[in-house]
Amino acid sequence: SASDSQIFIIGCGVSGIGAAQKLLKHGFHNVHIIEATARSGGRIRTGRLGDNIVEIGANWIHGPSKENPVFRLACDYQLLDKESMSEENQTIDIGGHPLFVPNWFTSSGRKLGPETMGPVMDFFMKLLEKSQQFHDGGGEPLPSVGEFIKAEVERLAPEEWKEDQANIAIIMAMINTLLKLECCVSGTHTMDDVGLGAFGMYKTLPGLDCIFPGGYEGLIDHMMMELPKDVVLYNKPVKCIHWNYTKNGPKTTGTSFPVMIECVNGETFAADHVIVTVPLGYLKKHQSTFMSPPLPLHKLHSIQRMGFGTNNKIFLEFEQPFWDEDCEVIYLVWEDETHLADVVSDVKMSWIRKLIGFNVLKPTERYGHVLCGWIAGWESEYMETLSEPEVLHSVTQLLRIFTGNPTITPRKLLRSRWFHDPYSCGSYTYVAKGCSGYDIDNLAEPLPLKGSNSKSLQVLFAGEATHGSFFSTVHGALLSGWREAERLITHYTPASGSVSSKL
Ligand code: 6YU
Repeated sequence: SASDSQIFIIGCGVSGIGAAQKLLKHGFHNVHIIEATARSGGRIRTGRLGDNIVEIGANWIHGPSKENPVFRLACDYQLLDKESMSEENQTIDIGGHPLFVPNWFTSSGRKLGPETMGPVMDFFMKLLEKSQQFHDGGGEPLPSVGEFIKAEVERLAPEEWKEDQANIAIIMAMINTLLKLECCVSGTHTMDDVGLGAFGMYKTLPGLDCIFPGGYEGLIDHMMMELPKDVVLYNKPVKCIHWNYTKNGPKTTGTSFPVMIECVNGETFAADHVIVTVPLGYLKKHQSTFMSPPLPLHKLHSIQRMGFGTNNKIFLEFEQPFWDEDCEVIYLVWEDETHLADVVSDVKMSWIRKLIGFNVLKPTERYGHVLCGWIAGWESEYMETLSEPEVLHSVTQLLRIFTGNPTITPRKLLRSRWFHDPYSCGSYTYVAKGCSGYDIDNLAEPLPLKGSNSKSLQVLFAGEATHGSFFSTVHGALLSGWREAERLITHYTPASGSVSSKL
């Protein structure tokens, strides 16, 4: 029966916690989460830079409005400030690209004015919107978003800036910064890897993106408080999930368990159902050893085809700001990048060129003068291999060039290293060139497949990567955990409609 079945959830990120919460609420009591590390939260991770709270992982609630379950939870737990919860904030629809007040600095130490940057940003936003329109229609003119944007820029820019030929070089360089920024948004090495046909699959919700003033991890802490203390088994990386397994000892009821979970430390756990929530990057890296028997080929191929890249942050603290008081985001423009290319030619020498700029952490009264830099791709993965002083040196040189101020010196630095995190292996999912919604369906499909004679729903799959329209987000992850919990709940609900008395 449902309440007796042994359920293990692999991974204590928001999707795993969400799944556990729903199952326990529904009356399942043999529910455990096995987590590789010593903490809950996974890619939600709040850290410290001096006295300041900084987000190493997820930053915003994307689209904070009633339909967003993360927003609803955050409101229930009273984790947001008044403004974020206001009706007005919830109705603002920015289509996923918040309109921060920008400052633009160039590699010759110039600051660009709104008359140059405004039209360039509008032009680029229109191209992004266009890129989203091929979803489901088929017949996309080019395989990737990067190739499409580059072709459109070549086609449309001469006409758009016919009257402004003198500035065309700097305009192209600005567009190049925006293209690199999209690599951060999508979490990819290059926009040439992001599929054009599927770009519109990602859905945005209304609401002006907001933060957790006390840290994103507050959400995790509150969700954890609703779970019994001993639900999570920490510091137990799972090595292999043996499904269709026949050697587990007899259960008290007389039947045996179909799944055996083997941990790196040799411990084993017998289960009726396992919900796997490990990141797609982890599955890619360990695909040949993580499941036994191995995953069915179509599932394996989708894991290989789907995109999972790196987006990292570099936090810097300053004595004094070098940006305008109202500035919310700083963009860096390399004046020599007049030919659109979102990858650097020599990663070791020029990785820093991939750093597109910084968010200014607000309010200043809370943070002082702290910037959050963004860098994606292989350049970002290379940055992870450098020591903190090496990164600080490169960033300091960069800022001196772009501000024209040879004395600027950040006083503290903190950077994320998501690619080298052994249990993330990158940042988040994107739909790669050649992928479609079917690949996400394949990722989410439970094992064994329908039609097999063995016990059903042995292994289920949740996590950010398995959500068809909100992949790469916290709300997508949470919804995927709930979805797999529901799948089990439905499985144990008699078809007649009345819920088993044991529940
Ligand atoms: C969001 C945002 N945000 C920035 C950065 C990152 C991410 N996201 P988890 O990994 O959390 O949990 C798995 C657990 O499994 C973990 O604890 C592991 O330790 C454990 N595990 C692994 N292997 C194991 C093993 N073998 N045994 C046992 N345990 C094991 N999302 O909503 N707002 O601002 C950002 C951002 C730097 C890294 C983000 C953001 C993504 C979320 O963090 C992420 O989806 C969820 O936390 C994942 O939860 P989970 O439970 O699935 O996995 C137009 C268009 C384009 C399309 N894309 C645009 C979207 C923009 C997305 N932007 C994100 C941006 C930022 C800045």
